[in-house]
Amino acid sequence: MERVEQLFNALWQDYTQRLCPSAEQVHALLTEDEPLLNDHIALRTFNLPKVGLDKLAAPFIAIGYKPCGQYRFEAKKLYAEHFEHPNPAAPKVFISELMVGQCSAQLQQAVRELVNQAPEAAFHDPSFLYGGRLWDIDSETYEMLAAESEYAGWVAAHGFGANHFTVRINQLEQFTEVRDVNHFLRHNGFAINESGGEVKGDPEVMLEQSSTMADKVAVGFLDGVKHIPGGFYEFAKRYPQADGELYGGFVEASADKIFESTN
Ligand code: OOG
Ligand code: NI
Repeated sequence: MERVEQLFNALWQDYTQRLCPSAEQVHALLTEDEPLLNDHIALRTFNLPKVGLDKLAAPFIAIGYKPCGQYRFEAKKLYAEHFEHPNPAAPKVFISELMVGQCSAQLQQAVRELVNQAPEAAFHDPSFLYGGRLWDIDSETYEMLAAESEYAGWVAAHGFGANHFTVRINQLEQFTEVRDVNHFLRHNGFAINESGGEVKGDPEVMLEQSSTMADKVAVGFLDGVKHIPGGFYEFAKRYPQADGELYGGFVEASADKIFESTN
């Protein structure tokens, strides 16, 4: 569990410093007597052999995580898996990848050129998971990618890092409903992702989720700095199954909308 904690501490540092500075404030607003439980984090990548989902999963598998679910998002051309650790206190990990081969020839070529720049050795150390971008990119390429796939633009600009942490609201005393967390955060100046409704999912699918809209963060491109969507914070309420355990999976229809927190 110590290695899990170390990895998540490093992911949190990168997430709050580089991708989502407002996360510190959300974390402080929701923390009660007990430390906040992180339900899961998410990572994004391209399905090219050098950087595919399996490459990002490997450091988690090495510390005890197991693959637990597969998800497909046809319109967005994404495939995802989630991973769980035998210790239920360890956050789940949701990793998605863009099916680059289904995209335009122009996108494919640009993405391959970026990924080719990444030094192979970087992937031998788990620190690449929170190391950001391993390539240079100009803002015109970023705009071209983002116009075809918001997801492709995001990965090309930011590289590797947790794009969100997630408060499991089951533990909170102050709030029992995701809707009430949203209300509280709006009152504190946060924008909530309204795509597909402010709360995604319902008790029937045993998972309800919402998220803030991503922070705008400064990213350095070859031709200058641009402010673009970075990371966001998510809130999840899990319902108990017949066996009494909380439902542990993800819900495709809801996840599809959570992705749009970086639009
Ligand atoms: C992942 C979106 C899906 C969830 O909890 O369903 C997700 C992403 O934005 O990379 O996090
Ligand atoms: Ni999530």
